[in-house]
Amino acid sequence: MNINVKDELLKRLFEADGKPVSGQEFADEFGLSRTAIWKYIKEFEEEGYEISSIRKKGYVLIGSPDRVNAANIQKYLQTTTYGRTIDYYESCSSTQIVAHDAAQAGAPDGTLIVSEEQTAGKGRLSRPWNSTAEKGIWMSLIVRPSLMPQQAPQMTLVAAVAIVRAIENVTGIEASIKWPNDILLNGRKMTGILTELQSEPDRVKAIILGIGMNVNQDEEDFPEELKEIATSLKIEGGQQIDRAKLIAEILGFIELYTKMYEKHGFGPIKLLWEGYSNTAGKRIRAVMLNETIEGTAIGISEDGLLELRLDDGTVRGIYSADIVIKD
Ligand code: BT5
Repeated sequence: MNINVKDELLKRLFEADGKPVSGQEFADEFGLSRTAIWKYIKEFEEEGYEISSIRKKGYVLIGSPDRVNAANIQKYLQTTTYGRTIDYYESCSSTQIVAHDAAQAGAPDGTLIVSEEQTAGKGRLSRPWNSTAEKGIWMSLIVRPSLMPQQAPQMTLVAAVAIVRAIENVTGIEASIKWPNDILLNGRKMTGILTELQSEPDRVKAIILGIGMNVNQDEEDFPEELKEIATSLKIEGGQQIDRAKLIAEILGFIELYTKMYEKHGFGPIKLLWEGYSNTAGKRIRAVMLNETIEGTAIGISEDGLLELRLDDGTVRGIYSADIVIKD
């Protein structure tokens, strides 16, 4: 109960948009004392909110901390569904694991699980994902599109295009996509996407889109083994980025492109994707679980497979691999 009143007070302060919120009226509405309201205000200040108190008028929210909580994201959000339900953590093991449980329990389409820090963030094949506290975007979006299970892997490409567009809008930085799930800046990994599926034989129940994005890290924030291969938006652009705003923008583009994919199939997404990809035309090595092959990347197929022309002229479609770009 207490938690809800506190959330409601914060929401009112945000919605007042710089105008005072009367502590007395709020206290009366919820049957609380004015001292209880004052205590909440002190707690907000301890959490980093800047609040000024105007005599006889109430409390005005002046500044909010750099947090990716629901209030901060939703003030920028322009979607219909995605991100309208947000489950926020200061720390969790992996937003992907939390999202799987939430999806099983019936969380609605577009529910976002987001955390300031992950203690067991994971990539594909359970590789560890470094998730420094408060510097990046560590989130999992639960979507329930009307797609067949075999159309689910392409959602990685849908998300990749959405992320690149969002980064461009918020920061002006142009990133590129490396098939299937990396977003790069200057050849270094800035974002990884992990798409997982809950499905029935002929119907997607939920797709869990895990997105890990390095935003405000400096070089020294990365562990030794990632220093050469990882980068952040701040390292490349020199500026601190409002993560909540970037999340809202990403959700907007994912919603737009998911609808496009549901309605018009993969064709339009493929075109957008090819415009941002750094893979087509390159000589690459594809490392798969049980074989490694080399060839020239032609592009992606209508099913989202990477098409590779081998040296003997044959063309292979690849479902999933780690790609090394050789030139
Ligand atoms: C990925 O896997 O790129 C998918 C990463 C998805 C992470 C998100 S965060 C929110 C959600 N919750 C989770 O637990 N996961 C998702 P993969 O292609 O397998 O790449 C993993 C490799 O990237 C590792 O083996 C490292 O070499 C490298 N790596 C780890 N942390 C990194 C980081 N922060 N930035 C860049 N590279 C990193």
